[in-house]
Amino acid sequence: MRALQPVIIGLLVLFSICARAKHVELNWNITYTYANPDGMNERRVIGVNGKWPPPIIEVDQGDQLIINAFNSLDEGTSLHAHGFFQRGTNYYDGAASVTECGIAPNSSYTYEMEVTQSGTFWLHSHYMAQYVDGLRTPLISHPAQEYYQYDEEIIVMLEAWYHRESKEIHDQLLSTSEEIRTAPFRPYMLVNSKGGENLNLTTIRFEPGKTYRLRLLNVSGTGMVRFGIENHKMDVIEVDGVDTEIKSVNSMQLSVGQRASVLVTAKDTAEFNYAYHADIFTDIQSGVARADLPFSSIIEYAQGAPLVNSTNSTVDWDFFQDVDLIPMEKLPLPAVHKWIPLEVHTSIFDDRREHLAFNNRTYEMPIVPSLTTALTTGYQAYFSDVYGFKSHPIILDPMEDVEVAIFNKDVNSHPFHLHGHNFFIKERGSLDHNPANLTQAGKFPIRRDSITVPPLSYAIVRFTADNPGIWLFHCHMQFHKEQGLALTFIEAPFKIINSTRLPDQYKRNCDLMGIPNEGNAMGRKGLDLPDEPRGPFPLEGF
Ligand SMILES: *[C@@H]1O[C@H](CO)[C@@H](O)[C@H](O)[C@H]1NC(C)=O
Ligand SMILES: *[C@@H]1O[C@H](CO)[C@@H](O)[C@H](O)[C@H]1NC(C)=O
Ligand SMILES: *[C@@H]1O[C@H](CO)[C@@H](O)[C@H](O)[C@H]1NC(C)=O
Ligand SMILES: *[C@@H]1O[C@H](CO)[C@@H](O)[C@H](O)[C@H]1NC(C)=O
Ligand SMILES: *[C@@H]1O[C@H](CO)[C@@H](O)[C@H](O)[C@H]1NC(C)=O
Ligand SMILES: *[C@@H]1O[C@H](CO)[C@@H](O)[C@H](O)[C@H]1NC(C)=O
Ligand SMILES: *[C@@H]1O[C@H](CO)[C@@H](O)[C@H](O)[C@H]1NC(C)=O
Ligand SMILES: *[C@@H]1O[C@H](CO)[C@@H](O)[C@H](O)[C@H]1NC(C)=O
Ligand SMILES: *[C@@H]1O[C@H](CO)[C@@H](O)[C@H](O)[C@H]1NC(C)=O
Ligand SMILES: [Cu+2]
Repeated sequence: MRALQPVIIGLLVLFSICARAKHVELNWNITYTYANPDGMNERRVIGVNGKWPPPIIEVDQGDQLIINAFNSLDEGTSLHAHGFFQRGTNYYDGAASVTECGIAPNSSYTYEMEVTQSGTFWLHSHYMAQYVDGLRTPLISHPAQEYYQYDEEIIVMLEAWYHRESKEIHDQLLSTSEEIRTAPFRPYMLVNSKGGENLNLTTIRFEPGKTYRLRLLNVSGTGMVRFGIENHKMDVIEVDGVDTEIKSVNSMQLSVGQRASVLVTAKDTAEFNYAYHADIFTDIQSGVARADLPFSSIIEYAQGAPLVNSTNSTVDWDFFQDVDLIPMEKLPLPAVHKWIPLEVHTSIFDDRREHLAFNNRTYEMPIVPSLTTALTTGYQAYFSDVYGFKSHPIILDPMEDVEVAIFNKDVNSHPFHLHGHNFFIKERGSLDHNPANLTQAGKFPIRRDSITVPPLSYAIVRFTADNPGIWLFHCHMQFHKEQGLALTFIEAPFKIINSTRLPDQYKRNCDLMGIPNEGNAMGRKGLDLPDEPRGPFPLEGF
């Protein structure tokens, strides 16, 4: 009888999840439209069903999320649920040229996602740097039972917004002319897709005495954001979909892709309003507009109440040390079977363009998506060469424990995102190994899917290869990804082959995009790619 108990409890849990589980089906016609979110510049943006911003998505853990996406753009597109593991549904991860061919113009793709996780996520295009044109939205998953109590939740989506289209920025940053490359341009802060001088648009309303869960998301294309409220403490309770023990801070930094939830207890009276700050660090590229761009708006308790905006801000901007966080669900740090050291460099390459690279190799998308290659090259799927030199493939064995050590030798900080997994953050330090800069996790390290690695520092993360699939690992500054700061984990290729049947719509879109439905990175048989382009290479050795 005693032995049965866990089974019964297990069934009850399963039952209660099933009882709530539902299908959430969305019809998304991805369209161009026009918007002027900061009142300073009307521009073409990418929205949904003729409207911008795209609607916020809220689901319950256990649901199935179905998005019928139709592409009305004049180029490919795709949708990636950032932070979702996509266990068994690698072909719905949305990474163009990695796990799909992209949705062809005038074509459709239905993403069917099992919502197994809870927390704060976001959905965005993963086709070139396209989401920077506005195709991104929060994706919130509610668990049956939250760890913490609060009265209300408020989504605070922070974003460095450009007055120009992503393609123009891409072409500028990848220009062979130094003058063009380094011409300054700046982003503008948007809070929930609104910005500018009319603070009414970005005011957050509090009622006295209530406790709020602010869900902070950084959905910028570049840069680091920091967020703080004058005279209010914030208690961190979640990062990247992982619930944490409370850590009190008075500011948060989020790099692109990162999310955090903080509990904020409102003041008891509506006597004052308070300024909040959401500043951008624009370290998009050395030499370009590096100054911090401050933005601030209002936490409003009562219309017209006097504003507390301390001359000497009460918000301190210390680096938010995520290694200190303790997850609620305590999982031990995996061991190390495979060690993957990665050096990060920026340099001018022999094509006279500025690229970024892991270990001197700058990423370029293969012609054939790596998932197609894994499924159509037989036993050769286990040879990294079939995926193409430039996609920087790294083969992982099933259930192998992997340590990735990222050494950022660049003068910019870079936010790295791993698809299909959370990683444990084991350690951070500076490249000079100054002990003053060393922080190490305790017994149960925090797990997240996106990590900031500041300039001239390193971070060590670990994960277990328990999710067969092709998973991109890349800098989430979208232009840095375009400049080559990405690589591909080919996780358990034989397990992918055994367990994956590509949906017909995958192949149909590849046909429409003119991409072969079989073969190696170049669409040919086996290891037939002697003429594949391997460069560019760095001009001066790093
Ligand atoms: C999507 O929107 C475009 C432009 O408004 C329209 O022409 C097209 O018929 C729509 N397609 C679908 C599937 O709704
Ligand atoms: C889009 O596809 C439909 C149906 O396949 C076709 O009738 C239409 O001409 C296409 N439109 C464009 C712009 O290609
Ligand atoms: C902001 O809102 C207040 C109250 O609703 C209104 O009096 C004021 O004119 C608004 N300001 C702007 C710039 O829209
Ligand atoms: C978002 O992340 C980018 C890049 O990591 C950073 O530069 C920017 O300041 C961040 N924005 C916010 C509001 O935290
Ligand atoms: C708060 O003060 C800063 C610095 O003077 C200023 O830039 C900002 O606009 C003020 N914020 C509000 C909401 O008035
Ligand atoms: C602000 O704080 C700094 C250092 O804490 C101090 O030097 C400065 O005098 C203060 N300024 C004001 C206006 O209080
Ligand atoms: C390491 O610590 C020293 C002294 O505290 C500091 O000056 C330096 O900026 C730190 N380096 C990094 C990369 O954080
Ligand atoms: C794949 O399936 C084959 C045939 O069923 C089996 O022999 C093989 O062990 C499987 N490989 C893996 C990695 O699961
Ligand atoms: C990068 O290239 C330089 C010289 O071209 C070489 O010395 C260095 O070891 C390379 N680094 C890596 C990580 O391969
Ligand atoms: Cu992503």
